[in-house]
Order: sequence, then structure tokens, then C-alpha cells
Amino acid sequence: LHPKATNLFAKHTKSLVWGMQTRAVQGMLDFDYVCSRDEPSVAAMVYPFTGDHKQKFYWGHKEILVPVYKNMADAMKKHPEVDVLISFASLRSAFDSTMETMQYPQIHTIAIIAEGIPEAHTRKIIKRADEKGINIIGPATVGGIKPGCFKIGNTGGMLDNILASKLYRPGSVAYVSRSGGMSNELNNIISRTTDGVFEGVAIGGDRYPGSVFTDHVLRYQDTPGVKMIVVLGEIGGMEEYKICQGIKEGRITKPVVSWCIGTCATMFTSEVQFGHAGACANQASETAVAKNEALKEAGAFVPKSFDELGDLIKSVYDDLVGEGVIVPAAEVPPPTVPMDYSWARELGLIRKPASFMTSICDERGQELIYAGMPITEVFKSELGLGGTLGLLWFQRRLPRYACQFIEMCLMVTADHGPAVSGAHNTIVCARAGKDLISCLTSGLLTIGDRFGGALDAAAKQFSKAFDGGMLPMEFVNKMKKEGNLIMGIGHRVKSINNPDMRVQILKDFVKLHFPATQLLDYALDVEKITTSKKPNLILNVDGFIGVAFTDLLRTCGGFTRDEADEFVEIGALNGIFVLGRSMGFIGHYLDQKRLKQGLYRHPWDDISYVLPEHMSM
Ligand code: Q5B
Repeated sequence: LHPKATNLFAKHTKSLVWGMQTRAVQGMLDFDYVCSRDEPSVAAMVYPFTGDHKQKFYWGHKEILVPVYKNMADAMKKHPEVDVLISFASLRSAFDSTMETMQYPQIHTIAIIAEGIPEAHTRKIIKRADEKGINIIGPATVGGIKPGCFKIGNTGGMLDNILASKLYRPGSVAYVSRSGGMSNELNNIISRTTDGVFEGVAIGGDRYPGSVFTDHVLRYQDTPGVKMIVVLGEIGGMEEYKICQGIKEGRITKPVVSWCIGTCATMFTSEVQFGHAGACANQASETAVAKNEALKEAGAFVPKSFDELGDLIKSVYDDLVGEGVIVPAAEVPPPTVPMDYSWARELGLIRKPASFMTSICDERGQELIYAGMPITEVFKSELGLGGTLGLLWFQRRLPRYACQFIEMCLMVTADHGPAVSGAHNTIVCARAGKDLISCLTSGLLTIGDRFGGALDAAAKQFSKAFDGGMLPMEFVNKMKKEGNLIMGIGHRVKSINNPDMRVQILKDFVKLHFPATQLLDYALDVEKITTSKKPNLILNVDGFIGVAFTDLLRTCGGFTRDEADEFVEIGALNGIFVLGRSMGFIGHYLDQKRLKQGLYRHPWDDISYVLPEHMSM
């Protein structure tokens, strides 16, 4: 058997971290920084699931890059200074990766964080570690900490905890516990009752931990900086008796303050399994009560209860100070580590004006929210496409008839054949070999005043005339006089002789369901005048949706008049045509591709070339 190192961590210790645990690595680096280490303690990371690359971390205020290797062999070769491995491998891969690590003689300490490693595997790891002289901390542990020198992974918690427990510089008290959580409590107790922690290790809660209490207590005994030792044992196992033996035999001479947790087990009538796998007394001598008695009898300082542990630590420490064994060092404030932005924000310490504001959708929580309504509720309430549009465009849960009307608008505007400007452009674009989005947008960019984009302008023109008390005839004459077309009036192919059934369908619905249709009625009166002049000057599909939607916004009860006007002002109504017709444009694109149509070239005989006569100079 190889002898094992007794000094596991120093100010220059370099480690490899196995696993993509970026938060833990940042925590280690922040710890290093407040300890005033010259260099980060993490030399590199090993992660077999990506290629070699570099990860960005903070070193104080600066950003640094830490290499990540796919192969452990490469990491070891490139970083011969590394002698500690922190393994965040899962319980499935921890065995293989630990066995592999032990092939490299540069490694003297391995911390294994994973819980649930089969005991048979752990025992093989322990056997190999003993053969090779390697210290194992864990499995099933947070690790350990040596103030001023090194921190294993997440030990000690967040930086504010580390600062509060003064773990950035060494004290005189070393401890060993099983539990990682309780080691945090020990950091706290020891920092408040003494000059602080010299080193602390949580060996882990498994029945067969890679190192045991005595391994560490004996190391502490042989470490000059350690002046007293705290052992926090627990129910289950016989390890604490080895400490008793060490004290009795004079191998352990430094004061040991000890307490075994789990004394309440005696209050139960049956056997109790505590949280850790090894925390169960299989015989009387494994109970916490028996072990506390044995420790006391051996000469350890044992409180009456856990509550008194801190007081007892303090009294032993004070005696050592009184005897001059401990000379508390002067406090030196640690360097400041900038707080992470996200954490500072969570604590409410900082604020920053957002670059973006949004009020319709929130995807950050567990469930997507549309205008305050969780997506499950949207489906449960069967809001459909119309209701969803109501939430996202108008931030309202619209009445059923309004949702139906929106869906009808989308359906009637979905397509109007290949000859209309937008579809034509989509088709030409598709035949030029372009992709779906290019073809769709080429069609959409064609939408404007004359084609499909007259809804908002129609709503505004008719509203202005109607709200201003203008008679339909006055309105038509005024527009004519000013030389303006009435938006929403006129169609290339539809007329009173060839009525637009889309408009008829919408009209029937609106007349049946809308509470009021004042603007629509006004527009229909205008239509009577324009069609008397020319039969194609009908209230077209754009015009109909424009005025009927305005009636809806004004009278459905969900909007103030100002809100209704604002939606028209900002162009919501043209959005209906754009959305509806997108269905048709995509259809035309797919159709052209399916029909394998080649490049379109407009025939010459359909173009009138009207160039100026050749002019000689
Ligand atoms: N006159 C739509 O014009 C069209 C007049 C008017 C007063 C009017 C024209 C127009 C306003 C915009 C509008 C939406 C360009 C149309 C749509 C979707 C579609 C398309 C589809 C689909 C048609 C002839 C005579 C002239 C004009 C007068 C015309 N419009 N007077 N107010 N609005 N409308 N756009 O047939 O005296 O002879 O000089 O701009 O609402 O896009 O299916 O195709 O689903 O895809 O070319 O339904 O009406 O008529 O311009 O030759 O005019 O009527 O002043 O009078 P036309 P023009 P005069 S729906």
C-alpha cells in the first residue's frame, strides 16, 4: 500500500473538474479569489460529451477561459500540475471515471460527489485507492474546504455564506462530518465561536465512504496549523470508536470536541433509517447515544446536546487561547468579488432600465402566458384562433361572437385565387426557385392601399365622416372633390351584378350577432351611392371588415372609445388581411413546388414596349 498525502490542499493546489458544472467551478474560482490565491484552483474541466473547447469564467472582475477536454488523458497530459480531481460524474459514470483517474500518478486526492453509487463499486474504488495511495472524499458528499487554500465544488454554499463564515482565511479548528449540509452549519458555528476553520471535510453519508473519520482526524493531528478538532458523527457504523481508541492510545492528543447526531432514535420503538444510507444503527453500539458516551469516556469533549456544541467548542477554544496554544491572527479583509448580476437582481440590490417592454406574452414561467391567461386555460376555454388573436392583439378575452367573427375574417381573406397581385408575386417568386419565406414575404409586400391593405384606411375615412355627422352623399362628394378614392370601395371583378359572397357571409353574421352596426350601416349607405354611379364600386372585403371591426371594437364592451380608435390608428385591421392571406400565399407557394413549375417569364406579346424613338445626336 502506498502512503497517502496528509496535506490534501494548499494555496497552489490545482484541480480538474469532471463534469460540466460551471456554477460549481465559478464558486471555486470566487472562493480562490477571496482567499487571495495567485491563480485559480481549477486548471481544466473534463467532459466527454463535447469536443475540446474553452469555458468562460470570472476571476474577480476579469473574464478568463478554462479549457475543457473530452479525454481525461489529454487533460492530465496538458496539466501535470493537477493533483486533485473533483468528480461530478453521475452515479452511472462515477465508477469508471474514478478508476480511470487513479491510473494517473499525479492525482493524490479525488472527491466524488455522486450519490447512489453501488456499495460494491465504492469498495473497489477504496481498494484501488489504498493500493495507489490516493485519498478519496465521498461519494455522496459536497466535499470539503480549506480556508485560504481550496474548496471542493459547492462546499460552503454561496459567496456571502463563505464570507460570513470567514472561510477566506485559515483558523485553528479542523472538523470532519458526514453530512455536507451539517458541514455548513459547522462552518457557521466554528466561525462564530473561534478564530475559524482550518479545514473541514464531509466524508459523505454512504455506509462505505472512501475515507473515514479517523483518516481525517489523524491528518489533522499531524497538521501543525490545526489546534483542535471537531467531529460531527452520526448514528450508524463504528468509526467513532476508532477515534476513542486513538485518544486512549495517545495517537490523538489535540482536543477533540465531538457529537453524534441521531440521539432521538432511542425515542422510536423500531429501527430508524435516517437520511444517509449509513445512518442506521444495526446494533446498540452503533447508536448515537452509545457513541457519544464512548467518546466522552475516551476523553473527547462531548456536549449534552447538539444545541450546546457551539458553547463547548468556544470553551475549549478559549482555554487554548488562554494557554497560548492559539494566537488568533489579525483580521484582514478579503478582496471584493463582484456579485453576479442575476443574483444581485434576485436579491433586489440593483435595477436597470429594460431595453424592451412587452405586455402580451410571458414565456419565462412554467407555463406560457398569453395576455395573462395560461396556455392550458386558453385551450380549456376553447378560445380557438379568434380568442388567441384577441389575447395577443387586443389583450382582451373577447366575446364568443367576436372570436367567431375574427375566424370568419381569416377564412374569407385566406385566398382569392392566383390572379391577385400578392398571389401572383408569390407564384413568380416560387417559380424563380425561392424558399417559402421569401415567396410568402414577396406576396405580403404587395399588400397595400389598392390590394388588401385598405382596411384601416377605410375604417378611418368612414369613421371620420360618420363621427363628423357628414351625410353619406356629402362624404362621397367631398372625396370626389378632393380627388381621393374612398378606401374599401371598389373591386376589379366583383360588383352589384357579381356580388362578393365573402362580404355577404360576413354581413349575415354581423347583422345577427353584433350589438350595433352603425358604421357598417353608414358604409352600406355610401355603397348605395357609389354603386349607383358604377356597379363595381361596392363595399369590398377590405372595406367591410374595416367598418365592421370598428363597430365591434366600439360596441363589444371590452374597449374604451380611445382604445378602439387606437387599434385602428396603429394598423391592427390590416393585420387581419395579412394574417388571413398568408394562408393563401403559402398554399400557392406549395402548389407551385408540387406542380414542379419552372421559371416564369412574362410573354413578350403581353408587354407593350413603348420606348422613345431612336434619337440621333
Ligand atoms: N373609383 C380596388 O379599381 C380598386 C373608387 C372610385 C371612389 C373608390 C379601386 C380602389 C380603394 C382601395 C381599396 C381594396 C383598385 C380592394 C382587395 C382584395 C381582393 C382583391 C381581388 C382580394 C379597383 C374606375 C372608376 C374611376 C375611379 C372610380 C374606383 N375606386 N371612386 N372611390 N374607391 N379602391 N382596395 O376597378 O370617373 O372613371 O375616373 O383603389 O378598397 O384588394 O380580389 O382582386 O381578396 O384579393 O381598377 O378582393 O376601386 O377602378 O381605378 O380604374 O377606377 O371608379 O375614380 O372613376 P378599378 P379604377 P372615373 S379589395
